[in-house]
Amino acid sequence: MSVERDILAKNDREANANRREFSRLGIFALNLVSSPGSGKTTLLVETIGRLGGELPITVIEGDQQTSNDAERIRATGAKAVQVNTGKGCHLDAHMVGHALERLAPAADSVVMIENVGNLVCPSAFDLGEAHKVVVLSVTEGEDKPLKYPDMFAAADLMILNKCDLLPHLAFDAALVEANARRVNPAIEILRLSATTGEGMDAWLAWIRGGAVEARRRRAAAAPRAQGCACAEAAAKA
Ligand SMILES: Nc1nc2c(ncn2[C@@H]2O[C@H](COP(=O)(O)OP(=O)(O)O)[C@@H](O)[C@H]2O)c(=O)[nH]1
Ligand SMILES: [Mg+2]
Repeated sequence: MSVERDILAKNDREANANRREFSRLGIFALNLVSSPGSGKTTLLVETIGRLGGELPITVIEGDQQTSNDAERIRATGAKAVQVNTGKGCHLDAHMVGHALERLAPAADSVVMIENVGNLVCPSAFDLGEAHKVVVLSVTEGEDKPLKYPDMFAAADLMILNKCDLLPHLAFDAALVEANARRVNPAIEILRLSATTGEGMDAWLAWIRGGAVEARRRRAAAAPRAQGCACAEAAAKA
């Protein structure tokens, strides 16, 4: 237990360093978590296609093996850095810190981190993101928020993806939402289909809102920083 505590404490320190860097640059950073195949990469590709023109988006891709997802992102023209975790089942803040050095995201941009497909381990690791976004698809069953409560408790937003398939399934979307709220009463929920685009506008608006807020905070911090420099110069004179 104490080894686990040490690992998480070290991760939290590195996550705070990532968060400071995001905040210094006015970057809105999201950590997308889900089981494999829920549609994270598809959602990212479609999001970049719709939003990339107005808002620079870069991506950190986490997978145990292959660069397949980073290549899918690069095909959109967006910059992506692949991190292979080997036997590791999640990204940690140290890996993301290194990936950020290679990614070199622009100020006032959006950084999307696609975590390793796994509904358990990524919940414990803060990467310095503004929000964890859990993507659950309608083929996974209504009980998943109850079976994997840590993930749904850690997320601020749940995306219910593949809603285009609802007419073909015995899946109760209201029940999965109620289960998510039992675990996390404050969780926001958006229903969408990454492949048909239905419901995407609300997701794009949610991202825009976060990006505007991240920029506003950076702009609000800037005059204070200048003030400090002026005060130092005056003190030296
Ligand atoms: N019907 C449907 N299929 C989807 C949707 N989003 C993703 N998929 C499919 O689900 C599979 C896994 O998607 P992927 O983006 O690789 O999932 P990831 O492992 O979470 O990154 C692919 O075959 C996608 O085409 C959706 O909204 N509707
Ligand atoms: Mg993927």
